[in-house]
Amino acid sequence: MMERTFLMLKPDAIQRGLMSEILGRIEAKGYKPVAMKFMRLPKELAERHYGEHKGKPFFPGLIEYITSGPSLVMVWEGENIISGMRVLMGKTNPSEASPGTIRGDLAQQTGRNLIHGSDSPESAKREIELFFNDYELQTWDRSVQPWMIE
Ligand code: IDP
Ligand code: MG
Repeated sequence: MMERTFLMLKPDAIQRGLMSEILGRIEAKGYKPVAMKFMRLPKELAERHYGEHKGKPFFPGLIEYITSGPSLVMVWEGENIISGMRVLMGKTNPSEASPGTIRGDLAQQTGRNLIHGSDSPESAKREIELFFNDYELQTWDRSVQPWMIE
């Protein structure tokens, strides 16, 4: 099933100069970029994005981290991309994430795990709408698509 997901390279990924490393993995998989924006999340937007975690002990630290500098917020498209990106990202806790995954290869701690990806079609829809207007989403064809999707 062709899907869209919301992805964010968090401030640690930007600070550590890992944008090209991480984007390279997503591009090489064959997924298609639909929208990108480089922005420092306002506190209110960060709190809405992570609304499901409000009240948890790590919430204040999470908001501080995610608003501490610019992030790269994005929409990508691909076959089963929502679960596919969760696999590419690896487990939330990088010390449990498999080698070969973004978090498994490049991060050490849950509180500095580099990347966000929607966890379900409902979250993807909500998160995409929270960060992007319709006119910011590019609908375009990639000529190599038939070599990746039969
Ligand atoms: P996910 O990003 O893999 O979907 P969630 O459980 O939804 O993981 O948590 C959202 C984010 O909150 C994590 O990616 C991480 O940045 C942060 N987080 C979650 N649990 C902890 C924790 O125990 N300590 C510090 N940060 C946490
Ligand atoms: Mg989550």
